[in-house]
Amino acid sequence: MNTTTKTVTNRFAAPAAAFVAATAFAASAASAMPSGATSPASIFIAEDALVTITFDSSSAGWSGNLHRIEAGSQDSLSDGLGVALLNNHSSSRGDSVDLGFIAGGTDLMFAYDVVTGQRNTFRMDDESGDGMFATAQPAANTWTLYVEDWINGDYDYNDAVFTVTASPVPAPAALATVGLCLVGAGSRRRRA
Ligand SMILES: [Ca+2]
Repeated sequence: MNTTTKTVTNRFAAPAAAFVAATAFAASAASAMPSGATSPASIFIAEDALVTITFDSSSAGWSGNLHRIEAGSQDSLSDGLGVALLNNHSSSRGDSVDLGFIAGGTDLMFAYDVVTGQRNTFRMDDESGDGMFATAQPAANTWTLYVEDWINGDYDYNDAVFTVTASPVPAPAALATVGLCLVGAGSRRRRA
C-alpha cells in the first residue's frame, strides 16, 4: 500500500516538473521583448530639438559600438558610419553624447556595430538590420532604444540599451543657444 502511494507520488512529480519547465519557457519567451517596446524601432523627432543619447545598460558578452546614421550616408553595411558614440562594454551607465540640433521631422537612425563574437553591423535604415532594434517611448520626448546583437538569436533586445532625449526648441532659439555657447567658450578661453 505504502509502495503504491510512493509510486503514484513520483509519477505525478515528473509531469509537474515538466509543467514547471514548460511554464518557465513560455514565460521566458513572452518576456523576450522588453515591456512596452516594439520592433522595428522608431525615433521620430517631430519638432526642432537638441537631442542627447545616454547609455543605460548591457547584458551582452559581445562588444558593440553605437553610431548615428547621418542623412545621406550610404545604405550598406559598415558604409557611412561616423564616429562611435557609445560602446556597450566601455561606456558607463549614464554616459551621454550630445547629438546637437536635430531638425523637426527627422527619423533618427542609428547603427550598431558588433565588433566581437558574431561580428555584424546593423542599421535602423536597412531592412536586414531594422529588426535588431526596438524602441519604447515612455514620455513625449524620451525613447528607450534596445539593441539585439545576435541574428537568429535570443531576441531579448538587452545587448545594449540607450535613452534618447529630445529638448524641443524653436530653430532660432537653438541657433542662439549655439551662439551663446560659443561666446561662453570664447570667454572662458580668454580668461584662462
Ligand atoms: Ca540578445
